[in-house]
Parts: sequence; C-alpha cells; structure tokens
Amino acid sequence: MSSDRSSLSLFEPALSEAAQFVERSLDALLPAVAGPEGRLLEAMRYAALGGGKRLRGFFVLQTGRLFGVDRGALGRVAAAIECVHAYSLVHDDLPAMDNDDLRRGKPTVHKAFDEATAILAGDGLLTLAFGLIAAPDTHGDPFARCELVSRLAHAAGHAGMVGGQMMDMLFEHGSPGLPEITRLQRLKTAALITFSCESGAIMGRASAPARAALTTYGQELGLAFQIADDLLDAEGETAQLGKAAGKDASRGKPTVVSVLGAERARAQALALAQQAAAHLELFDERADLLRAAAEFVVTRRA
Ligand code: GRG
Repeated sequence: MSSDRSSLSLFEPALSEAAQFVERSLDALLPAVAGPEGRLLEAMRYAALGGGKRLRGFFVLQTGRLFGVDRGALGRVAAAIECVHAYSLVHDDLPAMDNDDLRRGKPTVHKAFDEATAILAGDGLLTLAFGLIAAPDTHGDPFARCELVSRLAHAAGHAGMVGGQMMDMLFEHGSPGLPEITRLQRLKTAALITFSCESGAIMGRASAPARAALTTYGQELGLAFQIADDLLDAEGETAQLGKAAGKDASRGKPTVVSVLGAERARAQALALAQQAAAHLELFDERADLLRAAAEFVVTRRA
C-alpha cells in the first residue's frame, strides 16, 4: 500500500461525493415529520442525517458500480445500511450501553430528545432499513431482494452486530485474549461493513468469485477499521472525533490496542488493509477507489 497521498487525493473527493448522494437519498427516503408521532420521525432524521463519513454507503455505491447496477437502487441500499448503522450508534450511546453525550459532533439522540424517544428512533431506523431493501424499487428480482434482506439480517443481528455488542459488554468485566477480541470485532463492526461490500455484488448478480472477493475484502477491511477506531479512541481528540476520546482506557475495555500496544496494533491494521486490497485483483483498475478506501480506513483521523 503506497504511503504517499496520491490515492487518498482521489479517494477523498469520491467519498465526499458519495456522502452527499447518500445524504440526499436518506433525506428523500426517511419519512417527513408529521402527525402525532412527529417527535419519533424528527429523532430518526436527527440520528440519520447531517453527519458521518458514510463509508458503508460508499462501499455499496462502489461495489455496485463494478457490476453496472443502477445508482438510484444502490442509493436505497446505501441509505438502508446507513439507517442500520445510525440505529446502532443511537442505542450504543444510551445510558444502559456506552452512555455518551456526543456523537458526530452533536448531542446524542437521548440528550437531544429523551431516552425512550432514542430507543424508538433506533427501532424505527432498523425497521425502515428492511422496508427499504424489500421494496420493488430496490431490485426488479424478488430473489435478489430476499437475499439482501437475509444477508442484512445476518450482519445486523445476533450472528453479527448485536451479538458482537453483547460480547463487547461482557468483555469489559473479563480479560479476553486476541482471538476473542478479534471475533467480537468481526461481529460488532466487520459484519455490517462486509454486507455493505457484498450488497453491490448481490444486486449486480456477480459471479461467485467476484462476490467472494468483495466479501473477503469487507471482512478484512472491517477488522482494520475497528483497530483504527480503537487507535483513534486511544490517541485522538474529542473535538476532532466528534465523540468522546479515551473511553476504552477509562473503562478498562480490552481492545487490540490494549493487548498489543499501539505500535503493533497499527501494524496489524495496516497488514489487514493491505490483505483486503489484495483481494481486488480480479477487478483491475476499476477497483482503485476500493483500494484507496483500504488506505483511508487505516490512516483516517476521525
Ligand atoms: C439493540 C439495545 C441495542 C443496542 C445495539 C448494535 C449496537 C447496539 C451497537 C453496535 C456497535 C457499534 C456502535 C459498533 C461500533 C462500530 C463503529 C466503529 C462505529 C463508528 O463508525 P464510523 O466511524 O461512524 O463509520 P460515522 O459517524 O462516520 O458514521
């Protein structure tokens, strides 16, 4: 992986353009604030709009582009995944979980609204995501829609993100080793990132080798992403991150950084990102932005 800024100078404008497209898709697909349940809809929009890198949405757009999938349809899937991600952040920030006041540089949903509204807003976002994916506008082939629904359920549920979150909470009171921490991160973080990369292949009816390449890329990049996140928690500043820094150490939370130390953790993240990029050979230069994304994930500052 090159260490100069050349691939990042191509990647950053591409991510910014994708983020704007995902934001517009979300704005159009989230329900308008109206009626007696308006407070819920306002909280859902507050949680999902106006922030975030939109990296998961970017992966949907880029992997789908490899197979010529319609951008409007990809925007729906990108919006759905960003809704699931936003739900996870809203619930993760609750007093019963991480108890955070700041997210994406603004008050967390339970601070801006209240706890009950935050729980319902998370529930609403998760459910909306499945509704968006299952609708005919997402794909003309009902089998492809079912496959997207089933893979998202796997990535977000007990065998993925929610299962990983449970392990994360339990491990705070134990001393897991690297294999346990890696499994936790595979579920909590890498599963949804993997689905983001796989979804373009599902929508594009990709060949088995092409789909496997993108899935493996997502798995390894997802692990690299979480180690980079742990490094940012250990070394970053709250103002720059838009969320509280230094939380893992203050809670005595075991991470790859606490087990290996920052230097070896950084080397591990870099090696995973390089491995991820190596799976893209099949797509030649058409996957250059995905290669650059691997570099971004481990060099980002927020
Ligand atoms: C069901 C009550 C209940 C809770 C579920 C699933 C869950 C709570 C939490 C998910 C775990 C979680 C928040 C994982 C962290 C993954 C991570 C590093 C998120 C930050 O992602 P970025 O940096 O965020 O892409 P932005 O803000 O840029 O979108």
